[in-house]
Amino acid sequence: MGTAPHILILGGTTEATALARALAARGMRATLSLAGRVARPAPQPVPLRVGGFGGAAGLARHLAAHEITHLVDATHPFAAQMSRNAVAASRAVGVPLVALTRPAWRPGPGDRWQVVADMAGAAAALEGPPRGVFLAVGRMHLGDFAGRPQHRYVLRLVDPPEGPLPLRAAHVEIARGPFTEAADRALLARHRVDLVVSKNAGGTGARAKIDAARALGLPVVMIDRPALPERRELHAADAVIDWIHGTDRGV
Ligand code: 3Y8
Ligand code: NAP
Repeated sequence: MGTAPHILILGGTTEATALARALAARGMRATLSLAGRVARPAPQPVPLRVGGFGGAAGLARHLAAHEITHLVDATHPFAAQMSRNAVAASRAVGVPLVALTRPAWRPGPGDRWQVVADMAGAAAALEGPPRGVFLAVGRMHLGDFAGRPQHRYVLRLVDPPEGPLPLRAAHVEIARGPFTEAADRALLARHRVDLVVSKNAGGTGARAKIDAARALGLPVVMIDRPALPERRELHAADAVIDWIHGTDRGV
């Protein structure tokens, strides 16, 4: 007799929130987990737990202690450490794992992308004369661009920065996505941006700036995703729900 499912969703993305909503609508027990990166996380449709677990071992202990029956890694594609820990912890305690991911964006007609491998590659791509750069990579990697002080930066952060920024000239927008193309076009035009730097996040919540750049004919430095561990990947909440019904512990 399998116990009633208790799903732990590693969240922080639009897709994680959508999955939580779908599980709640079906009366299925789920908890959504966030790292605690932002001051006021958006309200979620299921109970929320916030903060690190303490590495893969901490996550393994959490899975056992809370009798989690299914682990869904719906974190952002750049949250590679969390994804590695999820694979290790799920294997250690025998809790089935699936990743809910969104395909990477691909350039289309009119896109002017320069694809780089990582943040350092993006900073390297910013050598040369001063430009208006929309640096929409969040707060945690601004230091990677301190070596490019010649540019006039426009930053978009979820929370106001606590201390001084590592960038000489920066205009800070405080905003939480999802964003719209029209608003991002206005933002790029208002601040005379002539280059956009973006992570290849995929999904819908972060792509407005890419569509806006295309509409304005602006180049984009597109940062490729980090390598992720081997795991089963699904791309839709319904597929995850079918997986939950089809997977009982111990089978
Ligand atoms: C804390 C939890 C939902 C989730 C919404 C998505 C879309 C809106 C767009 C830009 C790009 C960026 C950033 C971004 C977006 C969604 C999603 C997404 C990009 C929240 C949230 C948490 C975070 C963490 C935050 C990071 C930062 C990255 C801002 C909630 C709002 C740039 C990624 O200030 C900080 O410390 C911010 C840190 C990690 C990347 C970074 O390196 O700084 N997300 N974002 C999560 C946690 O604590 O575990 O409050 O909702 C969630 C969302 N942000 O439920 O609908 O699905 O990706 N988030 C990127 O993609 O490039 C903004 O400005 O155009
Ligand atoms: P990361 O570098 O992969 O993870 C670093 C550590 O943060 C993890 O080892 C874990 O700490 C903790 N952590 C990360 N995600 C967690 C979660 N959902 N629940 C509990 N602990 C978590 O992660 P990150 O890139 O900093 O991303 C942090 C969060 O922001 C994630 O929820 C992610 O989905 C969200 N997010 C990130 C980005 C991005 O661009 N990186 C964009 C949008 C949203 P312990 O080892 O102590 O367990």
